Amino acid sequence: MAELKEARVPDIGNDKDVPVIELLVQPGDKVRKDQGLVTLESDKATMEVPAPFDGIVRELKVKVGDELSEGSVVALIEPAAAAGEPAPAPKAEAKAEPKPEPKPEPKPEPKPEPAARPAAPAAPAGNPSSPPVRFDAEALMPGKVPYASPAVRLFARELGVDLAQVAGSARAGRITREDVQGFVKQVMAGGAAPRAGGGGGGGGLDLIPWPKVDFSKFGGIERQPLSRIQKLSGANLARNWAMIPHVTQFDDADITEMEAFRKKLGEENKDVKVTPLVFLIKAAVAALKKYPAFNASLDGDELVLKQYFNIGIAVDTPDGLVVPVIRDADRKGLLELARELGEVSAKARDKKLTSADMQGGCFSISSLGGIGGTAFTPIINAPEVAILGVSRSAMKPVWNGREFAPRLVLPLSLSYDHRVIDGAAAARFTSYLAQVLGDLRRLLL
Ligand code: CAO
Repeated sequence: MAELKEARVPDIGNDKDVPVIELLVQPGDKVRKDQGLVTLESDKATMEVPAPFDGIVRELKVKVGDELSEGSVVALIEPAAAAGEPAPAPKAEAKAEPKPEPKPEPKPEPKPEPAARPAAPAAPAGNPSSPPVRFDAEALMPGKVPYASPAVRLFARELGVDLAQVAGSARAGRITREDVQGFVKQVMAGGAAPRAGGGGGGGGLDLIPWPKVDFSKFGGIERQPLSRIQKLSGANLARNWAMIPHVTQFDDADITEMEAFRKKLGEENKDVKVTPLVFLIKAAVAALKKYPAFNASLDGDELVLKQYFNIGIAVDTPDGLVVPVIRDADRKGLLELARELGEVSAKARDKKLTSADMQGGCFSISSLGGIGGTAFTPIINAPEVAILGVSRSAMKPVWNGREFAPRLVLPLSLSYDHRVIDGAAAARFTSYLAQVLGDLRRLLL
C-alpha cells in the first residue's frame, strides 16, 4: 500500500474541542476532494471536515463524541494517484450541486457578535484542505433553507425527499439521516409524517406570512442584530412551542423549613452560595425517580426512559438564554450542586460553555425566583418532556386548620408534553415536588 496521508481538521475559526456528531465515510470508501469525512457540531454551527484530496479512506482516527480542534487528525487517506486509480467520478446529484448549500461560511473573527462575516481563511500550513463547510444558525430561522448536513441533503435528494417537509430531531432542529428515513417510512406507511414547516396543507402549519411593517413610518427606530445565541435558542423555542402540545400545571410549595435550613447551611459554608435552586434540583431528581415518564424522550413510537439524572438549568446571559446541564445530580450533595451551579452560571455568562456542557439533559429548571413574578409557562426543552418553572417565594397567610399562619410559599409552574404525560400525572408530580420541598426528610426515603 502506498504512503497514507493525514486528513486534518482545517481552520475552524475560534472553535475548539468541537464534538464529532456523525461519521460520513467508512474505511474503504472512495472519496473526492472536499467530500465530507465527518460532521462537527459546535454550539454555534455545524460543519463538515472535507477530504483534502481524492483517494481511499484507509483508517478513521475518530469516533462520534470525540472532540476535535484545528489540526486534529480525522482519517488516513491513500491518495488516488497512489491507489492507482482515477479519482472516483462524482455522483450525478453531486454534479448538479458540487458544493453543498448553504455556502461555506468564512471563518468568524475573534469577537464581534453576531453577524460578522470576515475574509475567507487561508488553509493552515501543512494542511492542503479546503475550509470546512459551515451551515449556521441563520439556516434555522423561519423562511430559510432546512438545516441539514450536505451528506443528508444528498441522501434526501437520492430518495426524492423535500427536506422542507422533514422535522429535524437533532440539536437546534438539524435534520439527520434517520429523520429522512423516518419520514420516508411514514409516507410509505400512508401516515402523516411530522412536517417541519407550513405550506401544502396536510399536517403542516399553514401559516400566513410574517407581517412586514415599515416601523420608521410611525417614529424613530434603531436596528439591532440578534446574537448567535438568540438565533439558535429562538429557532429551538419556536419549534418546541409549535410541535409540542404544552400544558402547564401550577402548584405551591411551603418552603418555610427549607429556607431556615438553607440559611443555616449558608452560614456554615460561607465559601459557596446556596440558593433555593439547589434544593429544587434535588427535589426534581426525587420526583423524576418516582415518576419516570418525566425522565423520558419521545423517539417515534417509543418512549426512551433514562436511568440517569442530568438536570438542565436555564441561565440568563447578556446574549440570551442558555441551558447548561448538571450531570448525575442524583449522586451529588447540596453543597456540591451549589458549587457546580455557581461555576456553570459563571461559565455561561463568560461565554465559555462548550456544546458538551449543554448536552445530555433529562429535565430542565428555569428559575426566575431571583427576579420576581408569581407564575409563568416555560417552554419545554426538546427532546425533554417537561420543564419546571420557579417563581419568587413570598410570605403568605396559610390556614393550618386552626389559624392563618405566616408561611413562605414557593410557586411552581410545570410545563409538560401532553403526548407523553397526562394531567393527573403532572398534578401528582408537582404535589410530590411540593411535599419534598416542604419536608426535606422525604429526600432520604
Ligand atoms: N424565591 C426567592 N428568592 C430567590 C429564589 C426564589 N425562588 N431563587 C433565588 N432567590 C434569591 C437567591 O437566594 C439570591 O438571594 P441572595 O442574593 O440574597 O442570596 C437571589 O435570589 C439571586 O439568586 P441567583 O439568581 O443569583 O441564583 P439562583 O441559584 O436562584 O439562579 C441562575 C441561578 C443561573 C439560574 C439565575 O441566575 C438565572 O440566570 N435565572 C434566570 C433563568 C431564566 O432566564 N429563565 C427564563 C427561561 S424562559 O425564558
